[in-house]
Amino acid sequence: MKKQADKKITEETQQIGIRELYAEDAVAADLKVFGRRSDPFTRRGFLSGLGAMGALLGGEIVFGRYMPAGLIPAAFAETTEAFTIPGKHPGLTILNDRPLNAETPVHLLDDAITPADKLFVRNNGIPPVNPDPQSWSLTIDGESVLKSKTYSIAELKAKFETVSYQLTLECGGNGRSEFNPPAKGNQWGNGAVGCPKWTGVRLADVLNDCGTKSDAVYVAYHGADTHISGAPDKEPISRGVPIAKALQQESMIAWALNDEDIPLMNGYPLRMVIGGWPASTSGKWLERISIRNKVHDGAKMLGHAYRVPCEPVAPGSTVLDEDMCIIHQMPVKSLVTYPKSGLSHKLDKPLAVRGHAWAGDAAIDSVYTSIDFGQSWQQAKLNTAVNHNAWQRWLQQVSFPKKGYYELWVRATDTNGHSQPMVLPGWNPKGYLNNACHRIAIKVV
Ligand SMILES: Nc1nc2c(c(=O)[nH]1)N[C@H]1C(S)=C(S)[C@@H](COP(=O)(O)O)O[C@H]1N2
Ligand SMILES: [Mo]
Repeated sequence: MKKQADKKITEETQQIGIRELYAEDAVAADLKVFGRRSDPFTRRGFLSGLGAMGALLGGEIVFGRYMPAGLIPAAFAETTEAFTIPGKHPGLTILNDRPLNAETPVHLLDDAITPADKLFVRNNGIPPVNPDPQSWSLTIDGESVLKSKTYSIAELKAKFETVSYQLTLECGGNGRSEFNPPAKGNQWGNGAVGCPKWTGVRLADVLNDCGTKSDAVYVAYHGADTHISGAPDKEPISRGVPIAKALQQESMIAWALNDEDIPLMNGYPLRMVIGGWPASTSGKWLERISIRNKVHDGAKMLGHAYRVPCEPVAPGSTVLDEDMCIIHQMPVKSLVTYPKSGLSHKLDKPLAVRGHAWAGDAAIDSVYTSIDFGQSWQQAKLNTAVNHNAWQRWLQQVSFPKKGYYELWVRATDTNGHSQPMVLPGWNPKGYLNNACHRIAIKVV
């Protein structure tokens, strides 16, 4: 099955489906999937992996300790379909299942407000199993906090003003698969992005309630997810933003997505939401926020993670750590979300096409489309954003001169005058920030 073959396990086994992987050598597959060698007859020794598998299956694997190594859970094995993620649209493309990474095919991103089931999932570790919102707590600490405090979710709701914003989340690696030479990591197409409505409190209100010292530089998150290796002392990811971005009124601590609980895989019951910046700054399963007196040095802040060469480099170059800079806001980008690539359209009438455009902390100034490979461009209608850091809808009526194959290209320019490159932007070792023009195929008949 095509879908099955699309489903990939780990970064090392990007090209292989779960059943193919297990068919080859079940014990070796366990090693790849769970990151440690299993006893050939029992799964003893990697119970953390079982917890993760249970989370995917939607419940604990009760007799997991007896489960033979190399056995694919029947819930996955008995269906010829790729498995789906609880609460997620079955059309999502699963890039990796441990940790779980799934993107939204671009044509499923057509809604103005991304529905919960269509928001991509990017996990670096193993999510908490059955987190309890009643007993959940959030602690604010760090070198630069005046008074460290801990809040329950009920206290956050009672104490601070509730706000809602539509905020664009885009993984820094969105579009990575187009880079050449290829960059390691999840081979995202263009669907690691979404713009749902978030409800919660302002991060600034909570930070101000504790008080920040004048030397505060960075605001970092710590989540309840655990490291893929099972090591209890290792965090899968702990990132953050400079204090100024954290204090912006739209930066949030959220408990709801589109007026409902946040889906487990998107950070239930509490997460940070930082619009317009790499989504890796929006900590899921949020338990602790540290106000730091220096640039945060948590997991995936250093080395090549979420950093790009400070100066452009030739494709394939080796770049020293000291020449890498942390990604701040995401670059200007746009998508065609209707129609789906490959549509057959009748020549006799114009085609109504549409999509979204967004640009980090800037707004979109204009959107143009082309059906002649960039020879000429027509300006599209552009809606204003509902709030800062939300994407903007663009719409266009396209007429075709004759029957045949076309590509529709879209290109946005932001209010700082930056526009999208038509081909790939600056190569970087980890394949971040690909904002090349999105293109779809249209057959006119
Ligand atoms: N605790 C925690 N927060 C996290 C992550 C994670 O693995 N653990 N992944 C980050 C990354 S890299 C991205 S792109 C976004 C993805 O958010 P989503 O899964 O809700 O789409 O969450 C970020 N926050
Ligand atoms: Mo990400």
